[in-house]
Amino acid sequence: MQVFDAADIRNVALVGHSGSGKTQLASALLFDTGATPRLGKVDEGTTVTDYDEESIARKHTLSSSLAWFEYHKHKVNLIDTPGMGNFLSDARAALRVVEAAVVVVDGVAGVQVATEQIWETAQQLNLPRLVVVNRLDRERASFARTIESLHTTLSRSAVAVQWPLGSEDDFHGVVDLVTMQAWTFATDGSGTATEIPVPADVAAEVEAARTALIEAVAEADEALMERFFDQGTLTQEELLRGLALGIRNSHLFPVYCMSALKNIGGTLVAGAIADLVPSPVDRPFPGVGPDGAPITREADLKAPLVVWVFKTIADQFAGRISLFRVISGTLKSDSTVQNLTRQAPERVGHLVVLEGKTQMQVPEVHAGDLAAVAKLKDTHSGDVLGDPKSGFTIQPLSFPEPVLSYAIVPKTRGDEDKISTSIHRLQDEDPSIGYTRDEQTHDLLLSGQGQMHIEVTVAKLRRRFGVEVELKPPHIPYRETIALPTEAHGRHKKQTGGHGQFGDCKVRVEPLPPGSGVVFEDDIFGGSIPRQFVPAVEKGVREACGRGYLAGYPMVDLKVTVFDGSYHDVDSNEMSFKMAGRLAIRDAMTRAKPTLLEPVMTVEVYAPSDFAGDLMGDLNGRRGQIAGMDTRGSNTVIRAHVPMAEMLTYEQTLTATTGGRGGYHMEFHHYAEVPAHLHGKIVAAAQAEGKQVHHEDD
Ligand SMILES: Nc1nc2c(ncn2[C@@H]2O[C@H](COP(=O)(O)OP(=O)(O)OP(=O)(O)O)[C@@H](O)[C@H]2O)c(=O)[nH]1
Ligand SMILES: [Mg+2]
Repeated sequence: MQVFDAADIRNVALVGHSGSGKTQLASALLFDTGATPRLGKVDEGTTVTDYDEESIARKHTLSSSLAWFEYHKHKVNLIDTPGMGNFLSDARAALRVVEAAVVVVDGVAGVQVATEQIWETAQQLNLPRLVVVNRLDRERASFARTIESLHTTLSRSAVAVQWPLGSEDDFHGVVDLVTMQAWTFATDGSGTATEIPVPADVAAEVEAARTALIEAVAEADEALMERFFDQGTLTQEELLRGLALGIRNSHLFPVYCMSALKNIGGTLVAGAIADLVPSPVDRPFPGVGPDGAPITREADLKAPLVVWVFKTIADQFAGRISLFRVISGTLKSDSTVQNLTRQAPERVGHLVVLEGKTQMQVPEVHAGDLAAVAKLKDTHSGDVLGDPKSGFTIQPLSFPEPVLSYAIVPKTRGDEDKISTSIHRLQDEDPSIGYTRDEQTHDLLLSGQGQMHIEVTVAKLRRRFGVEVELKPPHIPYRETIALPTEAHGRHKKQTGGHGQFGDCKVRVEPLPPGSGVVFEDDIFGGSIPRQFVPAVEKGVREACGRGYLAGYPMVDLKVTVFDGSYHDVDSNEMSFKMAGRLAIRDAMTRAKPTLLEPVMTVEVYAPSDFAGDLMGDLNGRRGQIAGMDTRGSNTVIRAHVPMAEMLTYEQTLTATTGGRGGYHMEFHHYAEVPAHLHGKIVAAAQAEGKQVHHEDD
């Protein structure tokens, strides 16, 4: 297997909304360039990049995967990424190791919500972007309308560089607006293209599209603008040069036509990636210098080694597989390098390049290339390996906080240890999974980005590690707080026989603004409680707050000030003051008007405008408050604040209402008081879970 140098490498990530056809496009590109002998199909479970059993079963990419092809003498590394909202963090990570994004857009639906979100990330990284309008063979597909949708939702600088021949079922070829060559593609899926003259019936629209392209290219560069004014047009050579420059500077986003399923347009897209995407040499890698200032590093294979692990796969057989990019220097097989993030040496075994799950060994990997290695001992996603003298580190990967928790129960007794080791292995692959134990109910809580994320995690546990768990209804992280300030007294006294116990404290309890947590203050003067016992009071207070009062949920946003108390020379000890602290809180709660808080999410719903009315009605029914509404092309975006408890079944409703054409995204926003009429239900559920609950008459 040949080793490539940076100038001959192109790294791209396929990104875009779920179902736009990224995986199918990867499959077409790999087949058209000879990397694979047949055209794999998502619907048959035969693509290179959806190799994981779970992805095949669901027909969705759930985790980024890597493949490569060689075209026009360049090695193209492709990262196929998930488009589903619950899994977007992987796509975001992928964008950090490539020189360009290939943004795939459905020619029927136009730009959809995940595409907008991921475009935003690419924008922040100032990443070059090629846009592929896919599924043009579908009924109601329209290239012109999709270009409009690109303009209104993503950027005015998206510009067609191709024009389709035929539409919907009759889509059969494309015109290259730069060279003015027209191609028809074989109908047998072989991807074979035949050059034809530009058909007369499209000549006018092609001419108009070419003029728009020339103007866009001229506008993106001053020198070309002058040429354009002088000549009234640009030569083909100028057009090509200007286009390449505009792409590199992220001033222009060329748009291509495709049917990945029928394999129409594949070689042209492959050619565009190989020819127009900047190489690692053209885009020094951004990082952080020793003084914390942003710096970049050239893809120089002779420079000190810097390797960045951007993704980990938890393989049931091979163990941990780390996907990395060599930023600078050369990484050799069978070597020892330093993990600079964890300050520990790491033994590197066989280096491999990946074609989906297929591994091919390479002796070394040069700066600018993407590859993988199995069985690193203690290296995780986001770690930097290499030469300690390199003076270069990389901003850590960021993963979203979990938004939803479910309690899980092992189907087989005694499987708990296995569950936790297996989940820890999955966390390696997907750091956005959370795993904790509820201190009160002792439930094991699995948390993630949404119901789908949790279900996929549970399915992976079963398939990969043979661990069967049952999901209990989701767990809403309610909190408790108080509405009124009060003073309270806690006295713990046992003085029967022998050594007694005595602790006594008085506290002031008052509400604090949201987000304050529990604040404890010591306001004891004159030694009414000896110094050494104050921490014990605090411990008792915090324990009591942690256990809640109304429904056993932790109390937040209150301040507890201990201001008085008394002690006994012999019988006072830490234990007694801790008890006194607890009792003081319980006493306070009888007057402080405790209330329940629930998490409220910011929800963004995105669907064709026809459904806006129904969707708003539904959100209102979920106690939602509509915060805003926007129209983007033929879609409406609704923003609302909705209690998490009401969103648990949203995925199904949205799919049913919109026939699968809507999408949504939510994240935690704030805690708000639970309406009184819902208290009873929450308290009863908490009791059923085994939490300690105080009744009104306590
Ligand atoms: N008609 C038609 N169907 C396509 C085309 N490309 C993909 N599909 C189908 O669309 C569905 C989704 O394709 P995928 O490639 O899995 O989409 P994706 O973008 O990878 O989706 P996620 O992995 O969920 O992000 C599959 O059923 C494909 O067969 C196309 O060009 N034409
Ligand atoms: Mg996919």
